[in-house]
Amino acid sequence: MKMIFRWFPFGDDSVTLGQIHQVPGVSGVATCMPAIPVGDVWPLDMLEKLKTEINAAGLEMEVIESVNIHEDIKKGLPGRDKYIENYQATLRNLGKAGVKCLCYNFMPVIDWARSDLAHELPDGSTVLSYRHAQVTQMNPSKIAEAMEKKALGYSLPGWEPERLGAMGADIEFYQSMTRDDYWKNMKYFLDAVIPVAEQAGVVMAIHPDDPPWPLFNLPKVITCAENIRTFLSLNTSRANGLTLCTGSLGANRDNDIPAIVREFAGAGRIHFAHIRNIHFLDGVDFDESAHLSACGSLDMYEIVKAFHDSGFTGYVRPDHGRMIWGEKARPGYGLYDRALGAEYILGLWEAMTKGRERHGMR
Ligand code: DNO
Repeated sequence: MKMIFRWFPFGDDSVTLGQIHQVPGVSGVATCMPAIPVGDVWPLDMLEKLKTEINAAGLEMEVIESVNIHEDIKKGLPGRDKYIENYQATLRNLGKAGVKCLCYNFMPVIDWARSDLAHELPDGSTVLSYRHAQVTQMNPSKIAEAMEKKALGYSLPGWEPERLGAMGADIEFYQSMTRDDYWKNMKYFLDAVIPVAEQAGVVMAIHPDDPPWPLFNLPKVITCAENIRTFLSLNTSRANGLTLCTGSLGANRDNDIPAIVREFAGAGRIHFAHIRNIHFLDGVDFDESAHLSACGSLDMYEIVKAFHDSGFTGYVRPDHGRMIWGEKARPGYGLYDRALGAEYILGLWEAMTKGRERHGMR
């Protein structure tokens, strides 16, 4: 297991590489190039420059999160071939720049959704929260507006301003698309890019839908074990893999996260893990919480144990943290609580490794 931290380059992060380097056990960052419009090729010289900056801080740039997929690909429009060629070119450049794993998503129009980005918990910390009635009553541009107000001027991945204008029309487009057609568009994309990823030495790791249920009647597919099986069977290369996000999949109480980890990490198809906890409220509502099992509804010990038992060697990052100790940062992506999360996960991991080696514990 390699512990990494998400980091946004080009001055768009309150957290510095130097600070990340001081978090014990963190070897690298998952980063991105938000300035490149979705669908364009990521230039090799920019990637190399970014890598030099990250390496100079003593960290690795082996993971990219994300190269977003142009909506024409998800919609299956004739224009998709041009964007797929660009995606292939980006994959080749990522490989040349030493990137080993690409986290991406295939969610239509909206990447992730919350009703509040700074919901206050009784201890005074703030977290991202989800209230289903609020999310479904607002239209997506209202959600985007409300989120932007609480983003403290930082970009919100997946809610980039250039996407907002087309959102209404995009949502309308998908109303008549069947899930079968959506799966077909996904397979078309995978069959074109996975062989290129293999050659480039990059594994692709799709992020589950967040939350894992349909919103605005959009087709959602990476939501549960059965659909993940379907996804992995669309293209059986190891390079067609998963980002296992515990908080995204875990928002559906029917998803047994340790069992999902055992099945797919056991099959060598999980390449990246986003580990965070959530606290279930009524219905499907939830608050994000500190990582510690006692603070949320997911059992972090069982989840980390499932990775450990599967001999997981991929990347892990602490996912969204709370905002604590007066920190002002991009919601979910402050330094302090994510650093606490990383140390907690590393502590569980060390206890499991040494428990097995020294005491024969299983
Ligand atoms: C939100 C993130 C997502 C994730 C993308 C991957 O905090 O987990 O935006 O990076 O879905 O493409």
